[in-house]
Order: sequence, then C-alpha cells, then structure tokens
Amino acid sequence: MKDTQIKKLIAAEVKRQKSVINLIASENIVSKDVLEALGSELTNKYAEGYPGKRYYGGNSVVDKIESLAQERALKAFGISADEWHVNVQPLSGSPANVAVYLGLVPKEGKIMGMSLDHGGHLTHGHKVSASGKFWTQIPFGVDPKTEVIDYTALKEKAMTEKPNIIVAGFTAYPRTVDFKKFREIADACGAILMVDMSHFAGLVAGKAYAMSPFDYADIVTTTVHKTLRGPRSAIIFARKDARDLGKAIDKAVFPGLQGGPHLNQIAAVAVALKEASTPAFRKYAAQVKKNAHVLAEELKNLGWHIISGGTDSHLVLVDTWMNGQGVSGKEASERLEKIGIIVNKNTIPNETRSPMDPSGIRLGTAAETTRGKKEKDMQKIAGMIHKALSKK
Ligand code: DSN
Repeated sequence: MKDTQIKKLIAAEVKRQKSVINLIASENIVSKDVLEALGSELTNKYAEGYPGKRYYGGNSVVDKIESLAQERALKAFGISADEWHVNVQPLSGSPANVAVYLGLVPKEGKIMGMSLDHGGHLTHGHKVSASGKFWTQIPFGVDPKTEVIDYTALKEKAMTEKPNIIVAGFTAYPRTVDFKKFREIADACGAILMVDMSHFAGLVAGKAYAMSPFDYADIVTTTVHKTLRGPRSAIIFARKDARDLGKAIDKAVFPGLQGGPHLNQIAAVAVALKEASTPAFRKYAAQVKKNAHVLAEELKNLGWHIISGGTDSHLVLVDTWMNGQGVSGKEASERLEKIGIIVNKNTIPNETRSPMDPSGIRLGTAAETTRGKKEKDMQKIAGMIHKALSKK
C-alpha cells in the first residue's frame, strides 16, 4: 500500500486486535478468504437492482455472485427457496431492520420490540432511531424478578395495542427467545412476526441455538458479522406465501432505502456462509455456547450478579454495579481494558444509571472461541475479570 499513513494505522489496529482478549459480544474474527473477497475489485462495480434485473450493464459476473450468496444463505440455515425469499443487499443490521418496516409497516404503524434497557436494539423502535421516529414503538421487557421475557405481559400488551409487527430479537438478552410463544402472540393479535437473529445467527447455523426462528417467523433479519463470523453486512429472509412479503422487502431495500449493492461485501458474505455450513462451524458454535456458560457460571460463583442467572447463548450480561456495591459499567470496562480485556458497558433491565455510565457490562465468546479458547481459558478470564473489578 502506497498510503503509508493508513498502512501504519491498519497495522496498528491488527496489532491491537491480536494483543487483547476480545469479549465484545457482537464482534468476531473473519477468515483470510472473507478479507480477500472484501478487498477485491468487486468494489468497482455498480449494479443497482437485483440479479437479472439491473439498471447498469456489465453484470454477467456479479449476478452469479449475488445469486450464489442467496443460495448459500438458504443452505447455511437449512431452508429452501420454495419457502424463503432472500435479500443479501442490506449494508448492515440497522438498514436491514428499517427496510423491513419500510416495506411492511404502514406510516405511523406500531412496532412491538424489546426495550433497549431490557436487551432490545435501537432499531426495534427506540425513539432515537428512524424505527422510532417514523413508527411507534410498543415496548416489552423482562420480568423484574426472573429477568427473562415476560410472555404473559407481552401478550396482554399485544392484544391491547395490536402492533403491525412484533420483533423478537435482542442485542443484550442472554436467554433463548421462545419463537413459538411469539408466533402464538403474533397470530392472536394479527401481527407480522419478525425475528432479528443478528446476535445468535451463528448458533442457528451451527445448530447450537435451542430453536430455529425459521420454524415460526414471517421475516428473519440478521447481521453477518457477529456469531456468523462474516463481513459487516446483513440479510433479510421473507417467508414465501400469498402475502408476497419478499417483493415488498426487495422494493424497500432498493430503491426504497439503498442504492447500489456492495458486491465485494456480498461476495464476502457468500464466503462466510459457505464456511458456516461446515461441520467445523458446528463444532465452533457448540464451543461458543459452552464457553459462555462457563464464563457466566464462574462469574456467578465469584459473587457477580449475572442477569437472568446465566446464558443459553454466546452472551453474558453482568451487573457490575450491584446496587452500589460494585463498580459502574464504564468503570468496569475501563479497568478491563487496562488489563487487555475488551468489553462494552451495557444497560441492565430496569436500569437506574445512564447509558453512558450504566450498571453493567456485556460479554460474548464468539471472537475468543474463533481463537481456539476453551472452558479452562474462560475460567481464567473470569478470574481476571473478578480481580480487576474487585480492586478497591
Ligand atoms: N451494536 C450492535 C451490538 O453490539 O449488539 C448491534 O447493532
């Protein structure tokens, strides 16, 4: 690279990444093949439209790439083109979710999504996101005692509010989401059921998540760069039936929200999806979950409040503040960074502090499991976390 400034900064970031224990639940470490596709000449191509229906010439190769990414997306999740439509163009998770609302929820309609401080995502209808500015969020949350989703309260609210769409999914909820219950509630109130599986998509592909959202949802969205271990990107799946949801989604992605697809990114998605369809990936997904379980149990045994009492996924939410007996999430994250452990501060259910200095931290095992870490390593890491957070 001739640009020595950027070259040096990339080298510095690679060095930083290699020198830390990465417990950011939404990050991972992609393969060299994924990087190669991302850095390819495919970035030079404009191809507004979809395979076979483009607004530019010269698409003989990129049409094949996009179609292959679609086929591999179906294969990775064990579903078929007879039942599911796939759009691989969303640039990332937030535009993917907003495209779903743009396509399927009328102006000023209602999005029922988990509150941010209970583990939901900004694009599940929070007021600072486009999803909460153009549509109205009907929030749901967790039971204050068990810290797991309160399905009874959710159903009551859904029946009263009659949302247009219900979003099952999270960024900071460690437990299995019961898609069957969500389906029953969506049917009872007449809503579309969307699952945002961004965080646990790798566990679904690797058959390590307790349920498959594809057995219940109308729409499934996912980012590709978390447990699925691909490039920063997203995919929308729409169930094929008389409603033709896929057609509305395609129109919402382009021309509704985006311009030309990023074909280098789509090629990298295809590479990652092929990797996620292998027996090795299945082993990886199982290990991600085992590692998170050990991390949660160890920290719990060391006296920390683990939200919901544990985890069923790659994610552990730790209350570090513990009503003033511990340290805030910001302080915890800073102390951990000093000893080379990278986490993110996070709100916890019924948060009493501010999002910039909340009560907890979120941990995830996807990246360190890619590096080959096992249960024993997690015990050691839990000890390091405990020591750093207990210092007076
Ligand atoms: N910011 C991502 C996460 O960390 O969960 C979701 O967009």
